[in-house]
Amino acid sequence: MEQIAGRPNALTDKEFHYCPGCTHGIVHRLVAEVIDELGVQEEAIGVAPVGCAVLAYEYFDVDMHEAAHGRAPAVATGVKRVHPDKVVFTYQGDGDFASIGTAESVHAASRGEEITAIFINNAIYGMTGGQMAPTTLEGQKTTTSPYGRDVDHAGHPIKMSEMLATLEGAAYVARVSVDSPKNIKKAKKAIKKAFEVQLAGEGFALVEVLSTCPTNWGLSPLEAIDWLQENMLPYYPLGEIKSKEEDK
Ligand SMILES: Cc1ncc(C[n+]2csc(CCOP(=O)(O)OP(=O)(O)O)c2C)c(N)n1
Ligand code: SF4
Repeated sequence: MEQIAGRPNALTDKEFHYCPGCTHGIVHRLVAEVIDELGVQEEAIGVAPVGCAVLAYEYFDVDMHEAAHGRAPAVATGVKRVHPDKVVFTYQGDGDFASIGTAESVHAASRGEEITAIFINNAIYGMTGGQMAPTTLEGQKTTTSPYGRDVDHAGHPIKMSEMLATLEGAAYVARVSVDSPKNIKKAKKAIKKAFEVQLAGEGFALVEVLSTCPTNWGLSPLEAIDWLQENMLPYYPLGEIKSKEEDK
């Protein structure tokens, strides 16, 4: 019988350690499917973050490099400059990409490094127990904002995609979500484009993925999807924010 669905080649057989309902696993799968479809498994080099996806190097069946917290874009820069023929990507949470690693993210985008960044925005620090992240929404309760994020005190949640899209070196920036089958399909399309932009040597490519953290949001997996739809989608609009193709 013809097999029409299966595990992507670019994923190992290792079972994910993620909590039930966590969408990190969906995004891993999408990245792996794109690597398969582009036929770049041998050329791909991923850079794993610190955060819940710290073990990404065990899941992607490609060459992987671990980076210190937030430093993935700097590590990816070095890897890509030494191996310009390789397909280099980072996989990072919002604490990693938008907090401790802000400088690395901004400057890699500004320099137009030909790397692909996959940025998981779950509005919280997952691994360390649910502290406030730069992406935490106004009023959102976390362990370090038990009364809800007060923007007068903690500032407003950062829209990384809009901010990085202003930089000349950023060739492709999109925000997607994995809250529904329709949006998962769109997310895959954007991830594929972000890899194609790198293959075409156009510059820095970023895909921000709105994601769930049921454990630290204190919700069931289904409630977490509802929460994402009701609270994150209005503040973080989906779509391509920058695409050089459209400028032509
Ligand atoms: C230099 C350094 N500072 C702090 C930490 C602690 N730490 C580990 S993961 C993490 C936050 C991870 O959150 P995020 O990047 O949003 O990823 P998630 O776990 O939500 O996927 C922090 C602060 C660390 N490992 N190294
Ligand atoms: S703590 Fe949150 S982000 Fe981490 S694996 Fe669990 S649900 Fe996913």
